[in-house]
Amino acid sequence: MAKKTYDLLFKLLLIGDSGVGKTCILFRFSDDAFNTTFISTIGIDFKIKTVELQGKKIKLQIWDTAGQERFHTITTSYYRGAMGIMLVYDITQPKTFDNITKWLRNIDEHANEDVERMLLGNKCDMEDKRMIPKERGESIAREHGIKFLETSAKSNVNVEKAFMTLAEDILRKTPQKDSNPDSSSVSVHKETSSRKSGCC
Ligand SMILES: Nc1nc2c(ncn2[C@@H]2O[C@H](COP(=O)(O)OP(=O)(O)OP(=O)(O)O)[C@@H](O)[C@H]2O)c(=O)[nH]1
Ligand SMILES: *[C@@H]1O[C@H](CO)[C@@H](O)[C@H](O)[C@H]1NC(C)=O
Ligand SMILES: [Mg+2]
Repeated sequence: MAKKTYDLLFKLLLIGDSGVGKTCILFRFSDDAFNTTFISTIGIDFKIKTVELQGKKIKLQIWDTAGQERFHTITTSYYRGAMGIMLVYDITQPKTFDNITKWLRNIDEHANEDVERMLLGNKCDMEDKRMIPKERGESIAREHGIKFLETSAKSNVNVEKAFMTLAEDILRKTPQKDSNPDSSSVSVHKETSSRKSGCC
């Protein structure tokens, strides 16, 4: 019998204003690389990375959305399938931090109620250009009861930790196999088939 290469599938989503570094964070996590050229995401894209947590192989399917307003309709259509959402702002661009409340509202409107959320203040390598103190990120995260990290895709700070933490939080509330006698083989989370509407 063919063996599954993973035990669980987690669908994650990256959201936030254009230019905050969503694609770079994902590229750092998936390929351990960084590119300074800004190629704004068109619509939606995804990458896959399998990680191991508590002895379980977890396939992370990570959707990278375009931050530009003109893609709002297509990107929000992906919220529903997400089990975890990373909200990203740029610590050097106050507008992107102000807009976090807007992105949180989008989650309320379009995502599942039990979705795990996490806030990232990206580009923390640019200390000289910092406009948003770390405390402001911590404070808004606390207000909304979500976790917070400052990251740098460029210097590889907290990127792996962010995804692993989000995955752990999802795993914690995932019913385990033995507690559900009906699922004999592999417990795959609510599979939806929405891959076809990708961009390229
Ligand atoms: N210094 C620094 N620059 C970064 C970092 N992350 C991303 N950048 C730069 O910021 C720009 C935008 O990064 P992207 O990852 O393409 O931004 P995005 O959020 O995906 O933007 P959209 O796809 O338009 O929504 C690029 O020029 C990156 O090189 C970081 O951690 N530090
Ligand atoms: C913040 O959100 C508004 C409304 O969607 C958008 O027009 C604006 O461009 C966003 N700000 C940044 C810095 O992207
Ligand atoms: Mg992008």
